[in-house]
Amino acid sequence: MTRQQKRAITIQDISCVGRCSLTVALPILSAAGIETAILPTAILSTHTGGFTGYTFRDLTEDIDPICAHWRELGITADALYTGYLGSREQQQHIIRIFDDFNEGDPLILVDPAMADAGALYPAFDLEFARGMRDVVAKASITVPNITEASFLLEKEYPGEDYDAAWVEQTLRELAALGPAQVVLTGVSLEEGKLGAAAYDAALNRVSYYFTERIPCSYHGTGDTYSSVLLAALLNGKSLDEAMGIACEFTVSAIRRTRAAGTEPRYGVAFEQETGFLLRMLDLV
Ligand code: PXL
Repeated sequence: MTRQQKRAITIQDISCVGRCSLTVALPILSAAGIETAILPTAILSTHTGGFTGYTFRDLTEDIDPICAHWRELGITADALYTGYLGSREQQQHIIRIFDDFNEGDPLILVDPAMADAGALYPAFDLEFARGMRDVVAKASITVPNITEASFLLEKEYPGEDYDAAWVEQTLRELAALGPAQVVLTGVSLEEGKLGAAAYDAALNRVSYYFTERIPCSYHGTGDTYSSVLLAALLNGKSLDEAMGIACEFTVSAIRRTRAAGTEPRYGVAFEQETGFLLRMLDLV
């Protein structure tokens, strides 16, 4: 069966409150015109950053039957996209899914969502971080922040103390793990500016995109960034264009959220920036 519309399969948890993972990826990709199939890996009442007492229902057991049914149906995808994964076991499942749904050579985007600000998220340990390296190895593109890059490469987290040479070396080391394209987020080389750096191994080329640094930190911005990056790539934008669109969208959502005065753990008000996204993607 040929498909007219691009399809992505995204594999992440559902954090019911807190705007991250699937509650960000699904609306953003759908708004961008991408049919979005979801494989929920767990259901939590909230995400694990800044909330206590959250529920956690592990859906690992459901992964194989869901995939088996999809294979029966002949489901294919233009992109496979993973974010927060709940366990080492889920990482192994994901690696198998990448092999099982490789028909048509889909773009595999791995956001190694596991750490920020120098530390792993509460649920993870070093073994999980090492396991994430095996998932990243299968990706065509990976989108770590600086903390995640440091864990993936088992190198010291530099804090704010790095320069362009460190960024470019890190991008190349990440590409050497497997992905032909890498986007490193949360990069700042100049006071007041924050953005991303991209590396395309086929072109051996590094590029940067910076916007205003807004001095605050919200949950789920990495998920917003990766979802927009994928939405842009699937809409035919180049890596550099997609990196810029994702930066502009994320900073607009942050600006709006800051103006609204919402607590950081509730994520960013990306919904009200949908029109901006569609204009940047030339869809309206
Ligand atoms: O935004 C990443 C994320 C996704 N899902 C869950 C999380 C986090 C980060 O803390 O806890 C459950």
